[in-house]
Amino acid sequence: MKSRAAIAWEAGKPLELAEIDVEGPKAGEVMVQIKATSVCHTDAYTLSGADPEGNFPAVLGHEGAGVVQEVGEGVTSLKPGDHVIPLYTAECGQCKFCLSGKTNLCSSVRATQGKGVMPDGTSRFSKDGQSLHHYMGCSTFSEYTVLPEVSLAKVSPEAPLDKICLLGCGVTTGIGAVMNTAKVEPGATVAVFGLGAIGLAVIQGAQMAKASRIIAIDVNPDKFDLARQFGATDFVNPKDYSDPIQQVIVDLTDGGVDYSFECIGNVNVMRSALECCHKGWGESIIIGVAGAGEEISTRPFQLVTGRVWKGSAFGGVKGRSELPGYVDDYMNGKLKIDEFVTQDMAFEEINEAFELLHAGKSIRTVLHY
Ligand code: NAD
Ligand code: DAO
Ligand code: ZN
Repeated sequence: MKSRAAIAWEAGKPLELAEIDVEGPKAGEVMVQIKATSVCHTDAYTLSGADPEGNFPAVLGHEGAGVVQEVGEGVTSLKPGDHVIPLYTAECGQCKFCLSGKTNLCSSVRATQGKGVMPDGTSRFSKDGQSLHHYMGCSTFSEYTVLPEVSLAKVSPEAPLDKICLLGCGVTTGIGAVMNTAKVEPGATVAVFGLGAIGLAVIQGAQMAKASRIIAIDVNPDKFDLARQFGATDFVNPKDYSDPIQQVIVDLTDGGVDYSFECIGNVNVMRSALECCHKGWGESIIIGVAGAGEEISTRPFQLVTGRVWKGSAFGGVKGRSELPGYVDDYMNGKLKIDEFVTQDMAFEEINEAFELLHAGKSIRTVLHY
């Protein structure tokens, strides 16, 4: 099968738009025609070369939605025509992790996914005979892609694919971090560091959880309008203060917030996010992905005195069992997605979409095949 795709040949270089070859699905695999994909900060991070798991050349992209084209031998839960969202966090339902009831991290395809290949150790993508790596088990920057059956959530065929593609990462990650990881309760105070798609989704989740105060923090004040639309009540630009930002938040909130979320990937901000939490019970959730080799630090006394540090991957959401419900919530008007889409473009404009993200001029650009 020939497919339109964007190839990341090496770190730091723009993607090359090309026609690639995509092999059909093997046993337990599914070929999907991606209809829409967007660009997340994590794609930019991997393309920059900072990702220790970054394999090149590769077909990047992990936030997408499409239609099943063909299924391999033994695939029982999906058929051609089904509408699906690719999952970078699979759900096999059978591994130690899935059965633990304690995490959404599934080990079924983890080892090969990290190496950029399918579970049998090979790739389905090539260009002029040269093999290309898969990315995060999704590779949505190819119109036709192949995934393990356990890495696809079947969703309502009524839902617009060019909106629900954002549930493949950003929107779900933020809302899930509030609901599943922090379990924010009504009346709680919340601080959100970084107002990209992840931070805005955290704000939406905090509003859904009936938080009493939602403090939106970003060095780019252009982000505050949208944060207000999602339910933020207070707006802080760290550049406007000489005090450390954690002190500013502690002063604003009579001793600190109940929950904070780091949605940037900056280890210094992670420390601030922990230290702006209330003594005795405040919890800080790390969502941002820091550069390879970077470390977090704080004084242990911060933890001894009751602050808690946690992390969240894909919002703790089990994709195959829970994502269909997120899609239904969107269709029923309980979940906002349209507001995250700041630009719609043709797939061929993918490098411009990366530039907009870097320039802080987009929340999500949706690319249409
Ligand atoms: P984004 O680039 O769109 O948004 C980041 C925001 O942080 C921007 O608005 C920027 O102005 C702001 N910012 C930068 N430095 C700041 C500082 N020092 N203080 C305050 N604000 C600052 O990114 P995104 O797509 O929303 O992703 C955010 C992070 O979440 C990235 O690190 C991404 O890799 C990560 N991520 C994690 C998961 C997960 O499952 N844990 C999933 C998706 C993305
Ligand atoms: O199971 O060891 C593991 C890792 C699972 C991958 C979770 C990645 C979450 C953070 C990456 C951001 C994705 C956009
Ligand atoms: Zn599993």
